[in-house]
Amino acid sequence: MSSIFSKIVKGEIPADIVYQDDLVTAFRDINPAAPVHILVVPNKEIATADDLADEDEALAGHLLLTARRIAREQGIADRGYRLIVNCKADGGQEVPHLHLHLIGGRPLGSMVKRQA
Ligand code: DGP
Repeated sequence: MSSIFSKIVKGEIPADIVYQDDLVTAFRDINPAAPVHILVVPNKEIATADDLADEDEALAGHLLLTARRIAREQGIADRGYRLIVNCKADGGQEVPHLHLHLIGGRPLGSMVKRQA
């Protein structure tokens, strides 16, 4: 079955796409956590970061460099931003299609809520 992000990659469901090439697609998160919240996904369906294979090394690097370039284009690179990859249940991953969150445009605070 095709993931919801695969459908976005193929243009089968709408999304605010900010960048696309042969390997990756970047689009605005439907439920943004900050003024800039963009998801960068591989066009091919890889369920989680744990499912990356050795042959995906160039693709994984391209995801990261694409996020860096978009951060510059969005004007958040100088002040900084956060890149997040949630993986599986304990990582808080909801959509089973690998994605890099690019989040910025406001101070984001500490990385992970500490338990009391
Ligand atoms: P994660 O928890 O890491 O799997 O994050 C999934 C993100 O995907 C979440 O921030 C909301 C976003 N999202 C889910 N469905 C859609 C959708 O149909 N369109 C867009 N643009 N974003 C979506």
